[in-house]
Amino acid sequence: MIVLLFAQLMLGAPVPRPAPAAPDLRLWYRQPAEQWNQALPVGNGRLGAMVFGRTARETIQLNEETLWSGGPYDPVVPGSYRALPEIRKLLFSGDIPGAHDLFGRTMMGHPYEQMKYQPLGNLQLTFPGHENATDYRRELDLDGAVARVEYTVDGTRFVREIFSSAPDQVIVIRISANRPGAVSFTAALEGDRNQAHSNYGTDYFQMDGVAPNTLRLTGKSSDYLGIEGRVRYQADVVARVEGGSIEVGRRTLTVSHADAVTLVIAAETNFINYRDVSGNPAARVSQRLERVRTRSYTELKTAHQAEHRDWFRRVALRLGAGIPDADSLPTDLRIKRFATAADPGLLALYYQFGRYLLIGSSRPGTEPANLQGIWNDNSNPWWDSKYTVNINLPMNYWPAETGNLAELEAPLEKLVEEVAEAGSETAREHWGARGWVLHQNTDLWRSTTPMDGPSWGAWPVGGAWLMTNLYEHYRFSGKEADLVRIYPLLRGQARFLLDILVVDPKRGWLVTAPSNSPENFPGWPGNGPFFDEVSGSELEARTMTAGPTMDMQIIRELLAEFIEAATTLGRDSTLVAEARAARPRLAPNQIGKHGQLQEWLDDWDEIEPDHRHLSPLWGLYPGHEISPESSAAFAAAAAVTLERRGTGGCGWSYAWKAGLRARLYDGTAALEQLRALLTRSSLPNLFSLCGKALQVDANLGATSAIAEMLLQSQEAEIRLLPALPAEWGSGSVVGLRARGGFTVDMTWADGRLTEAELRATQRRRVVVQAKGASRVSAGGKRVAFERVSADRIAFLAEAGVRYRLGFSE
Ligand code: FUC
Repeated sequence: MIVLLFAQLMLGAPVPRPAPAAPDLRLWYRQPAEQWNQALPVGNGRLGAMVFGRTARETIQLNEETLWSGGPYDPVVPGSYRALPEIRKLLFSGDIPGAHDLFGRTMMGHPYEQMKYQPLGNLQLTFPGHENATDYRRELDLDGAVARVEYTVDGTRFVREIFSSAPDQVIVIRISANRPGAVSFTAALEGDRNQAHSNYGTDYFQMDGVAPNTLRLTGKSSDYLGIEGRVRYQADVVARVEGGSIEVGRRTLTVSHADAVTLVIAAETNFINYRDVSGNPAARVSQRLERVRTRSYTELKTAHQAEHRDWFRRVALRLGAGIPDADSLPTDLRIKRFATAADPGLLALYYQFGRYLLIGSSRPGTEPANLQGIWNDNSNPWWDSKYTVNINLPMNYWPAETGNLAELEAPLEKLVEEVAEAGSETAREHWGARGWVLHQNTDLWRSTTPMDGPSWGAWPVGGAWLMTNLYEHYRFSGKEADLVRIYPLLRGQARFLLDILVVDPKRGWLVTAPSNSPENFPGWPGNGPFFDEVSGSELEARTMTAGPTMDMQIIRELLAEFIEAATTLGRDSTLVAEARAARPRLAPNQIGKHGQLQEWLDDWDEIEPDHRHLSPLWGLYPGHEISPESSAAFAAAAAVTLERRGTGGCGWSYAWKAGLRARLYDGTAALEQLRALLTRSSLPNLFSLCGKALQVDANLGATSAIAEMLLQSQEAEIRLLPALPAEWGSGSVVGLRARGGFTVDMTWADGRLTEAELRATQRRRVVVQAKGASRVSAGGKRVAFERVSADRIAFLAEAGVRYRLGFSE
């Protein structure tokens, strides 16, 4: 197949799509989900559903991504920057408790916390007599983006299919049977109300049956923290019945003896943007339904699958020879077996599940993927299911570029534009600075002030981290238009950082103050449990510090990007000069007494040596400033830090460690991290866990780490198979992307490349590191190349040309 593929590519034929829907792209189970954490997700970026797959009483839990508590609000506390000089004085004099408390009293936003992402409701389907089903199977087809349930009752085979369509913006459910007149059920669309806060009595909903064939849910979001709940929503379920009859009651819908039924769900809110909730949900719902009114189930499904596959089929991955019967084992059992058996195919499935989740939770025009993507059944979700910036949100977007889904980053760029707008007031009032700031979290309403408490909120580089994500988008595309678009945001971030950097009086370096090395506790003498005024809770220790290593790495990278961008575009020479002068004065990376990469300015031990955050390693990954080639000593120190941190943490920590190991070219250690993630911090539906909470970050972070094991392109060269573990000895990948506008296909056997192809979108010299590379050709003709080192070659790539690399033993 791969040979055929290359033959076609060489002849200039259209790129063939990789083989469709092989069984290895399905998650499947022999039993229904007992709880939400086992249900299967479908999503179109905006509308999500979790499918339990029960036979007699099916639950399909629904989400619409703009249903949040509260409404537009401004948490800025004017003039709070006035406390900064005193906070800094306390901090630099060593009175960290004093600095922490003063920050808590003066610099926090009001309210201190942010709004919550809310569930929409549950579609309950009751099938009388379906209690005792046999030959049960439920599955999620990642390639087709359809969840399917099938079983037999009294000799009749029942099938349900569900998908969330992006082209039509509706969720569609098909219920059918292999015997005419066999489909009978009752449906109810139940709203969700926050039980814990029901005493507020501010969220409400109404459930109505609307003749001749509709169930309707209308409601309003809850007030929260004194912010009025201003999201209004409507969801309609329309039943199209083939044969049989339908009866709509006060709030249920009963279908009797139909041949098949299609349920079409439209759900909308009044949300227009973070400052505007003047939309009309009822009008939006009826527009959506009107557009699909005459389209058959097959037409809706065909359009949905074509759109999904346009994204999904850009990458095809096969890893290792694998276990011959792997696909015949249900996914939950396969995960269990993975602890002790090599099953590379399961990681290929996991890789594609990550891409599936990103496609399902982030599309141009939607909100970005939040902590849970768009899938949340809890009105008091863990960490509010919002956008946590000190690892989780950036990690969600790590796989987008390598995984050939770059356009799906558009919602992140939009979020950054909006927090830059909201965050300029925060920069001015909370930091006395120009430009814009985002702290550790944000929500639908783009709150940008310090939140939760000084331990978390006192961290001014959230915006800078997200900017580095956007800059990667430009590095991968290589298109100046991408740079021009983000330039004002980048400039605003450089302006802010240059305004807030101060001189550390002890060492003379430029540092951030106050800040923290995300959420880790430095072991300075006396740091330990204390009662925090702001969060009103006993905390393990204080985090506040000046100039943590990660801040400095992020700022060095951001200023370098700003200088490069401004120079490329010929703009802002004064600010460039300022950035150039400041950059070398930033506190440098330091190696501590254990040989580790030091986390803070002082060589303090961590109170929790195995803390989940890997902050001081940011410069290795996702950053670019540390590598075994460019800075061997720091890379070795990073490896010491990784050893000291251990394998565990919570889901995303495993994924980050896998990526870090890949950047150190240690495929074996990276694979061990992935094995630990799958067997110790994942659910049977392959979602990753953070503590007890389902979070998508580790799914997406591991997807990115798998790509880093196969292909890297930082430091101006493309590395093929830089961290391939022995277990993945043979395999192939089609469609991974590398910086500079390249797409890469590779085939390998016994750990050695046998074929590779690079497709260029721009004219540029490319350096490729690949063992044994001995030939380059294009269109059957040899291409001249230069041997840069034993395993590096370089050649001039022309836009639109496919280059085939040959390898010798
Ligand atoms: C950060 C992490 C937690 C969790 C939360 C959403 O605060 O330290 O582990 O992922 O974000």
